[in-house]
Amino acid sequence: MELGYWKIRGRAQSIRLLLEYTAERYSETFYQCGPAPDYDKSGWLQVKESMGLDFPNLPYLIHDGNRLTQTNAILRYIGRRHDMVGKTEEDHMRLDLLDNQLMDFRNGFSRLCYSADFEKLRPEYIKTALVTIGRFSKFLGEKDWLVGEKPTVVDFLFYELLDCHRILEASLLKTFDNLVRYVKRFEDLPRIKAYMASDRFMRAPLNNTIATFGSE
Ligand SMILES: N[C@@H](CCC(=O)N[C@@H](CS)C(=O)NCC(=O)O)C(=O)O
Repeated sequence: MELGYWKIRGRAQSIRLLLEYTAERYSETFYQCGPAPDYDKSGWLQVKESMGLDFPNLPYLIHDGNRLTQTNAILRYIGRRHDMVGKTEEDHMRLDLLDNQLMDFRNGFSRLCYSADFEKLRPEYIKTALVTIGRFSKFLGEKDWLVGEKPTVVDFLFYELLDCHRILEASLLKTFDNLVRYVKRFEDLPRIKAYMASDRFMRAPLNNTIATFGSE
């Protein structure tokens, strides 16, 4: 499989974690966004329209003649190969609900990070995020994983967002004991642990050079 994305964690990090967890063989194509003031994206823009993608975007995944974009579609594609997309109608409802909910959560986080008014917006964002994370904490309850008995694709989105929010404001996670345990449980998965200890793992930056927060 070939995964294409900016050389940042961003939306691709959940996909990288899933590829590692499922032990898929993959390679990465990294695109670079240049420094201020131009934030040159030509490395990507030069190839964007000629890659055979129906809806050209980053991240993309190319495998066996399949060319996919959209983070959630890519996660589902990999997840289906490893029985990580639920079994029952109840599971599917929860997965659909969660990946959309997590997309809203990610979009809000990105809007904050990329805003020139980051410092002004931060306090209000933290308050809202506390409510959002509280809802996820309640949804998880005493379960080990969001849906079913073992990790599914939504756990990879959720873990990454929790880690990003812990970096933004440590108290956001510490407030919720079950989420602190959840993050530890995820990081203790043997393949995840090995990946995080390897030189393949990207700890930073979270965001592109143009962002106010997380670009270092
Ligand atoms: N809904 C899409 C959003 C993708 C997106 O916004 N990609 C950004 C980086 S996070 C980008 O730079 N895309 C390249 C482009 O628009 O040409 C997804 O989840 O994959």
